[in-house]
Amino acid sequence: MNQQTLILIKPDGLKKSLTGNVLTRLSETKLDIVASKIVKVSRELAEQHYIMLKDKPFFDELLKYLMGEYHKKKVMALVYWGDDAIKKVRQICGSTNPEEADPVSIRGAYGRITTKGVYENIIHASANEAEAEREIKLWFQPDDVIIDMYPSKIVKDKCERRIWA
Ligand code: IDP
Ligand code: MG
Repeated sequence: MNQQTLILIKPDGLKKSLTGNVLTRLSETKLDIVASKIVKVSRELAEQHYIMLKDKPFFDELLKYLMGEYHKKKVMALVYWGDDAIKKVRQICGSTNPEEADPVSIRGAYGRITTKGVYENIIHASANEAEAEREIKLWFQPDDVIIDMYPSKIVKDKCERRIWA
């Protein structure tokens, strides 16, 4: 079944010059890249992205991490599309805790746990279809994505554009 999934190469991945390595690993999935951009992450965007974790003790550190306060203030966001995309990508990423992740996974190979206890694990990948939809709509507008994946509608202000319906 075809699915879409949001990938973020987090600020540690960019700081460590791992973009090429990560994209090469992800190309093993044979999935299609249907959107990509570099984003300077605001606190609001970081909070919305990790809203499910807002009660965790590491939430504030996690926001700082995603905003790039410890590395570079940028994230590379991509949408991958294709058969069984969510599971295939999560498998190559490896477990959340980089010390427990398979050593040949992206997180196992490149991630670390900081002295403040944050799992700096290089990459985000959507966990399921509902999360993928919520996350893709948060990070991208319909015209940023080269295929139609969710309903959208056209709005006319100064110039015509589409927003998520
Ligand atoms: P996931 O990224 O594998 O889906 P989530 O539970 O959604 O894992 O957590 C989001 C991010 O929060 C992780 O990728 C990691 O950077 C961080 N994180 C998760 N659990 C912990 C923890 O127990 N300690 C420190 N950081 C954590
Ligand atoms: Mg998650």
